[in-house]
Amino acid sequence: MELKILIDGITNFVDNSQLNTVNEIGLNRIFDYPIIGVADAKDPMFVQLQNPDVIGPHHLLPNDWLNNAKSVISYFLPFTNEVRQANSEQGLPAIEWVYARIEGEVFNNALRNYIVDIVKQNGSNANAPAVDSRFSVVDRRSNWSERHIAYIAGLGTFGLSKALITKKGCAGRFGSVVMDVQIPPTPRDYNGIYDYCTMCGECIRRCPSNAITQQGKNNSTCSNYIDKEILPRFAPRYGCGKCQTAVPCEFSLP
Ligand code: B12
Ligand code: SF4
Ligand code: SF4
Repeated sequence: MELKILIDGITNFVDNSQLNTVNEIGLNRIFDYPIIGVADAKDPMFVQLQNPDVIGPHHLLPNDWLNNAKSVISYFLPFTNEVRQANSEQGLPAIEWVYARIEGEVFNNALRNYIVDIVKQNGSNANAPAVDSRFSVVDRRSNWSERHIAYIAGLGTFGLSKALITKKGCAGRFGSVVMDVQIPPTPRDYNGIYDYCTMCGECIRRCPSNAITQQGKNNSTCSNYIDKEILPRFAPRYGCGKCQTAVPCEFSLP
């Protein structure tokens, strides 16, 4: 199977899925077209993720999710201008952003399942870890980290805010699917995990909870802020993403 079949299917899904629209708040489109990368399922970096300093031993390998795994397709779905622009104010998240977090992930899960269906229709097998019943998050560390997968698949590097920065910026969401089809991997045009970040510090200024400093981002400060300040106001939705909007890495490489 050629990568083009998957790219065409994904493009079609972004254009035509009703889940990419939120009528309730008049949001025409949550996501623009994604950028897509492919990793070799045997890339030694997958094993490196099991190091406790990187993610941890609970992080599963492609072959744990799918027998005879050969490739992993990873994509970044950028939020539309409508969503980003709305979240450019300081302070509380925009209503568009919290819908894009929750309804956007419903779309993202449907896209993961759709990619699995395309692979199966072409006579091969696939599995999307994020919608597998074994998927779990322990102490804010998942057993399949979409940003780390995207890093291996050549899509981008981390930033000071810990967002993964791609050629279409960082304001958006990631997904991935493990397949038993061999597709040539995307070359990584970086060597270090923070290569694309200029360390400009704009995300520090944007963060309402002071979770980010020049030394990096504190995940528990960010998480507590979202749980205690945002969730009660927007329940059942939540989110923040100020560090991903109105910053130089929002739309493109900074
Ligand atoms: C748990 C979680 C959280 C936690 C912890 C976040 C975190 N950074 O880990 C909390 C609640 C704080 C959180 C907050 C948010 N989240 Co969140 N979250 C997740 C989740 C479910 C798992 C993350 C995880 O496993 N982290 C593992 C730890 C270890 O990651 P880490 O500390 O950043 O990793 C560092 C080390 O590995 C280190 N490192 C050291 N040595 C080496 C060596 C190598 C080779 C490598 C690669 C790395 C490495 O580099 C990394 C960066 O410093 C993912 C979904 C998923 N399944 O991936 C979404 C995800 C990370 N969240 C996302 C988003 C958008 C958000 C929010 C903006 C909330 C919102 N939607 O409004 C904020 C801010 C995110 C941010 N900038 O970090 C997006 C990220 C989009 C992006 N552009 O990066 C994700 C990927 C969801 C998605 N499907 O797109 N989130
Ligand atoms: S705002 Fe600047 S310092 Fe923060 S992640 Fe983006 S490029 Fe890096
Ligand atoms: S999501 Fe919000 S609270 Fe968390 S680091 Fe980004 S700006 Fe700060």
